[in-house]
Amino acid sequence: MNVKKSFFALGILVLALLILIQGCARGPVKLLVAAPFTGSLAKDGQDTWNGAELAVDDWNAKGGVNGRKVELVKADDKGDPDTALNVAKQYTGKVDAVIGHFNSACTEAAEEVYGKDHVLMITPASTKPDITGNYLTVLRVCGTNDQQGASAAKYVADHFPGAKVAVVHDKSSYGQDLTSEFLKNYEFLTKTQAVFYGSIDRSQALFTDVVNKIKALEPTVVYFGGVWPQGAEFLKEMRQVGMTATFVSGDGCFDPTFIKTAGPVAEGALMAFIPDQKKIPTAKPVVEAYEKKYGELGPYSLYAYTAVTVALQGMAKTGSTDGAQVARALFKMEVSTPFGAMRFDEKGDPQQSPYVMWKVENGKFVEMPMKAPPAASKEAAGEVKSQK
Ligand code: ABU
Repeated sequence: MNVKKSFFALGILVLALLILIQGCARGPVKLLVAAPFTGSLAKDGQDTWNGAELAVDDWNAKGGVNGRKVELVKADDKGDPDTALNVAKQYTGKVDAVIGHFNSACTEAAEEVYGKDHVLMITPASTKPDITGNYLTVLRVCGTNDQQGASAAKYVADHFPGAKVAVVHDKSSYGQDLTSEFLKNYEFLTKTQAVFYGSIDRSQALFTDVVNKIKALEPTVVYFGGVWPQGAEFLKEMRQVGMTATFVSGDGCFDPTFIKTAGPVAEGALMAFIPDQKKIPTAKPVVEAYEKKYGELGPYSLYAYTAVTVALQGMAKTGSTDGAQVARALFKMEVSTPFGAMRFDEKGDPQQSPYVMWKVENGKFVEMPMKAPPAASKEAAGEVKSQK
């Protein structure tokens, strides 16, 4: 090795050492995982934590980010917006980014605090559309209610022609928004109105009054906007009073615990969610590692993994943990995630989030084939044939 090369190698070594020393001096990069770790959605909080932890382990195994180890901090928002706001006030400025919250109402309550302080906040699961677009540093890695509401409305319009549809939500901002997206699309597609639009009181254990009110209208489809603990209870009560209407819902009810809680009456229930995550080639190694370490993959576990890796890729790209700087970079770059390459739109949402319908069959969620689009594409297919 000549002298020039030796000096170059020494320079690189010194630089690496300096980065390491500087990194150690600055301590670990801290990511706050803010989710419901207690209460009825504690399972979803744990799924979120597990996904985030796995991503952090993967990054730390490769040396962390910018020469610093990555550390998770846990904050329980209990799925309650007031608690989420307190969590935000407690942690803003004390962590380098926030992975959360899970519930849309919690993200809504907390985002102003983080947003004004330019703390990077990436929600893995809050699907209410208007959560993003308010603050530069608030991003989302999952889909949105307008997308899943439209997808469910199309499925019901296609597969239940002439249905009498009742729509009920849980009064949460997620549930209200999801049902209004469903209804808007359903009414547009079918030119018919729902026979019922109302809500349950999710602080109650039973929903007897609402169930009886809906039963009297004899709907053939009930679309529910809410999360699985109440969704499962609502479905059980529907069946107890003899209602046979098909139960349809969204991501908040797409969880194996919905099936466990509802029991045999879960059979036939439909939920809009993304296509099978386990079949995504880029997700395979993460899914395998997850299942080995934690067991069954939760619906939002991979999204939590994604939120962490997105935050860290932004930090690696900028060499910084400054929220505004990292967010600006994320809006421009392509990030690598278990879902494949991801880019963000101008609001901070992933550019693509497809939804499909899942049905409970033999105690498991089974992905439904979408009905072939009618007339237009058949004609198009005919045109292609006739050109041959
Ligand atoms: N999207 C699943 C969690 C429910 C919510 O967004 O509030």
